[in-house]
Amino acid sequence: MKHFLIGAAALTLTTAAHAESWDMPTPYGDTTFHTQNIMQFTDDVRAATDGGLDITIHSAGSLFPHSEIKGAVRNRQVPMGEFFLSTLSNEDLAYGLDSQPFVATSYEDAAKLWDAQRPVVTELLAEQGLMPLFSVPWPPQGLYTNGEIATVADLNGLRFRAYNAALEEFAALAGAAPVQVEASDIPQAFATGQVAAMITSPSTGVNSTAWDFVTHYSPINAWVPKNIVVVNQRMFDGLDADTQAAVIAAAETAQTRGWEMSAAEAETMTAALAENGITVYEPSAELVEGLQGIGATMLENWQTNASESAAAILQAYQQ
Ligand code: PCA
Repeated sequence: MKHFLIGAAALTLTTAAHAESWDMPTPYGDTTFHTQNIMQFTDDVRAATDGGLDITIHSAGSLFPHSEIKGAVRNRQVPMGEFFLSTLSNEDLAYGLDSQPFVATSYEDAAKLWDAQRPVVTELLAEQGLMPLFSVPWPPQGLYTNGEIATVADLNGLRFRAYNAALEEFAALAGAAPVQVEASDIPQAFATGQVAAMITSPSTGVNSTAWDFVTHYSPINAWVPKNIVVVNQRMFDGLDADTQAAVIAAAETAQTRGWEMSAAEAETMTAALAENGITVYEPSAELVEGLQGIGATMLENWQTNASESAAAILQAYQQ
């Protein structure tokens, strides 16, 4: 009997001290501000739970390739993960409105769009047993090429790096040839001639040392796409109430901090491109007009194919 009691007491102690270890796959490298923001998030969770929830980040697609991260969280292979939100637009166009050209081009509009998008995205993800924790935008997207681009016609025939269906459509409408390439493969894709131009943030330009393979950058600021961090609802529900509250609080802080980091990077990383020898130029009126024409065509296509909930986002955003 004595033996039994000691055993039971020891068991209680171990249960109380039991630390949960979670793995978290992310698509982008450690120098990316999104990854750094997530590192801070996991530090905050560790501190708030006295080490009770220890999240290990597996960055740059090292645990799951980007395209498999959402499914891995859904299937509970991992409890939590990050991905580029608009890659889900093949499931529902509601996920992709932030990647439609010239719908939301400033941080203010991007925040308004996320307010309109969040309830719909939350509901869609809930159908798959997923819960959004926070979403952070990349800096406004700019154009990287060799030589200056004066009009859309200058993009004709260029092999163009794409990261989602919207950018593929954009490149095709510009007469370019889209090629899907993950962010971590950008330097290799340029070095081997797989691609010759791209649209992405100044952050990704700097993280992939764009000055090694292009000469010019134009901040066309055509859209402000977001990453999202999601958790598997059942795994989240399995945490005790205090740990759940710590995760939610750290997620809110991470979202605020991430938007601030992004806005700061829009300036500092554009400056870094110039410091490293890239010619940064304002797009000509003619180029902007041409790109806006492509955007208008894309939005028409989007509206034709939008689900009811996707259309409701646009409506709420435009009000
Ligand atoms: N960087 C990511 C997504 C958008 C961005 O700015 C990329 O280029 O893949």
